[in-house]
Amino acid sequence: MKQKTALITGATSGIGKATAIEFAKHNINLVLCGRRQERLDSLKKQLEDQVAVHTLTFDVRNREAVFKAIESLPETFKTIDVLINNAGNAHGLDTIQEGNLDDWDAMMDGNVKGLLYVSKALMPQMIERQSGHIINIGSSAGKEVYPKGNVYCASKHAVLAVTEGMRIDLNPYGIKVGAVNPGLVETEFSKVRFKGDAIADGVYKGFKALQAEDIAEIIYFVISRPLHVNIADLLVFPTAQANSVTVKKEL
Ligand code: NDP
Ligand code: 8X3
Repeated sequence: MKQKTALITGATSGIGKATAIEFAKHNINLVLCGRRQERLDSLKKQLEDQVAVHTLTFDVRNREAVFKAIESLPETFKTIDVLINNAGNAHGLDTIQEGNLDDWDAMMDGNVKGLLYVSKALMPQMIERQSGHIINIGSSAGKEVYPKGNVYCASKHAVLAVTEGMRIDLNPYGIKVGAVNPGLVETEFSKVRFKGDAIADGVYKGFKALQAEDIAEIIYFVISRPLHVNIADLLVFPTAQANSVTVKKEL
């Protein structure tokens, strides 16, 4: 069987990085994307004795940069079988009336529009080949809204709406589209959300949060189903978490 190639956005950290490592174990060639070039370089170095790896450095919010980066792919990496739209973050945790406009822009432009730009650049080739698999990393925050989550939750609700829309519109072409929606995963997510503030350290204390590797294994499971099976929507919590606000903590 032909070796597959996956393009993963947000591969410099957390879920994206763990997914790259998991895919490499399963002999999937990789196009790794992110803004932090040095992290991409070191991950490439780590994985390139297992699979072929190419890196693309761009900000998903920059429309021109997205298309330029994808057009620049060398011939051997041009055919993308699997797209993992993972890049994204929360910025801030504030009531709507206290929300910061730059935080709102970062979330809507990155989590929603960035995902759209990358998909727009890659869908034509999948349509032409009548095959491909797109996984959008949503969140439990895309299924419920929690206090002060307002705009982040809105961005992840939008990811789920876009996922459903993509699945409908790409249905005639045999392209699989689905969302993987985690609850609390211990990554750099909270450091980014709280801008490095010490409050971030407390988020995963007192319970066993999901680890990036847990989500990576689930993503591999999703992409390794037989051709006729498409996991459309998957919600996963740590055992200690029942919903966005109910977490059994032992402090
Ligand atoms: P991390 O902060 O560890 O990783 C985020 C990744 O996204 C980094 O690789 C970062 O790369 C990339 N990224 C962020 N903004 C941009 C941008 N504008 N352009 C390009 N790349 C960008 O967090 P996670 O691994 O936890 O987050 C990954 C995804 O999972 C996100 O979509 C998040 O919303 C989602 N998620 C996370 C959960 C959690 O609890 N951690 C739960 C549910 C969903 P770089 O900075 O190098 O550009
Ligand atoms: C990340 C999970 O609960 O911090 O999407 O929003 S949460």
